[in-house]
Amino acid sequence: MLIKHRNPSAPLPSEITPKSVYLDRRSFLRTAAVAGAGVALGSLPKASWGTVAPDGKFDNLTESRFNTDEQQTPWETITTYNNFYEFGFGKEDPGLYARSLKTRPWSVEVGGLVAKPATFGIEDILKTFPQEERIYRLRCVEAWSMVIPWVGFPLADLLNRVEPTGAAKYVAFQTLYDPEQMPGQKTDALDWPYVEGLRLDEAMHPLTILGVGLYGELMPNQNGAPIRLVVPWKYGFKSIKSIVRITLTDAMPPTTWNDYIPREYGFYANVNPDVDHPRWSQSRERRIGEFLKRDTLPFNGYAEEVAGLYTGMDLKKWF
Ligand SMILES: Nc1nc2c(c(=O)[nH]1)N[C@H]1C(S)=C(S)[C@@H](COP(=O)(O)O)O[C@H]1N2
Ligand SMILES: [Mo]
Repeated sequence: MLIKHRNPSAPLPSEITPKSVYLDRRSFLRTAAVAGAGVALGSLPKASWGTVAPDGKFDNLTESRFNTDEQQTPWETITTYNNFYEFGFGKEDPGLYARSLKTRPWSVEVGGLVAKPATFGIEDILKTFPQEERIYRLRCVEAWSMVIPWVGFPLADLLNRVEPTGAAKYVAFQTLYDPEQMPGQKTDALDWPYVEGLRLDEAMHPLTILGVGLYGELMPNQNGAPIRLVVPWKYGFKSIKSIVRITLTDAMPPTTWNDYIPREYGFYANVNPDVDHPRWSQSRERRIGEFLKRDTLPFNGYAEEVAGLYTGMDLKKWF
């Protein structure tokens, strides 16, 4: 039986609302915020972007042109079916054990080949960058998928702040290393800390975001709190969680799953129904919550936006 340990800030299952109601609630909140501001001597927020309230809920989130209108995977599923090996290797483990992760204070050090290296505190990140709702498909390399309403902002916004130099060609990411908080790091299942990387143009693409929340709330620990990468056209393992360091480099950085089994997991990891994993097909996927499998789309359905990044590349070789 599944024992449910809930994050105290999470809504109860009974509060989980279908998407239509959820969107109504959002537009109600927006209207209410504007009306309220009018009464309060016109103290409209300086910017029209999402800010996080003390209760951990985002308000005034803008909707992205990239949002899918497919049925969203319920909160309960997104927060109880996870891959986060720092907290165990079963899908339910992160939901049960990631509560031990302390996400305040937290900072992200950004450096390497940049003109202005900087360390960003998480509270500053939440306040400074325009937070949007990004409803994306997530396609795990294990051939399941979900639709997740993230809260986040373009990684490009943060990278532009530190001013990458002309020599920068890649971006490397690193998860927190703290075996006391992350017991999985006491095992040798992977080489810790978890690391990932993108080519600079992939990192600057407007679809690539740093996620700080989901369903309009601060990111649950099991989903990579307080800040994680989301790259929707790539297999899920590229979307590294609980980031503490971002480094601009001139050489392709090592990545955890590629280091571990290079013939199974490439650096690019673009979702590709025509390139099978050596041990299973990638042509179909199971949307969690659905019975029948569906076809996997090239670049997870984002080909129109990102296929141009790979013009002239042999995607069977650079998988
Ligand atoms: N640090 C870290 N990041 C990680 C992982 C991990 O084990 N450790 N798992 C990856 C994999 S394989 C997937 S599919 C996604 C899952 O994200 P989710 O649990 O929010 O759905 O996180 C990715 N990011
Ligand atoms: Mo994954």
